[in-house]
Amino acid sequence: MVSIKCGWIGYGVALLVAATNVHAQGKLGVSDAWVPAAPPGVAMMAGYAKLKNTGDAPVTVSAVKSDNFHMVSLHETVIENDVVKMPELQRLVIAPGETVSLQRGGKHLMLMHPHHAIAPGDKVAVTFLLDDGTRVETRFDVRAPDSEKSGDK
Ligand SMILES: [Cu+2]
Repeated sequence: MVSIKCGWIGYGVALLVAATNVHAQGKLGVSDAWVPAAPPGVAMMAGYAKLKNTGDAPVTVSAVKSDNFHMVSLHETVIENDVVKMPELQRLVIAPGETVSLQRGGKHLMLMHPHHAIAPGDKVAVTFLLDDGTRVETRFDVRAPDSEKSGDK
């Protein structure tokens, strides 16, 4: 079923608009986004957040970027024979209504090689790139590493 909502514009354009409206769409909401501050000189930091798909189609995160770091990747934490490994996730699919937590000991962002010193109170820019071309721009708060225990929801 195609419903044409834009009858007042040209017929061709209306059809085009209606056709793109037909598809269900995923929508990524990012909350509780923070980065534990690292000691000076440490070239790797983790990023934690809640990623919620508030749309009605799956969301696929295909890349993550930051203006504050040379490289960002999505990692998973896996323990194999008592050795902690962090394989890179090439993509992260979030079902409609689902929330994926990026957290210590689980999936997380790995922020590598900051362009400048990053301290508690700073904010770092993180952009999630979805496979449909959407860019979700967010800010992560840099906080003391132990702030998770006190008041982090
Ligand atoms: Cu990692």
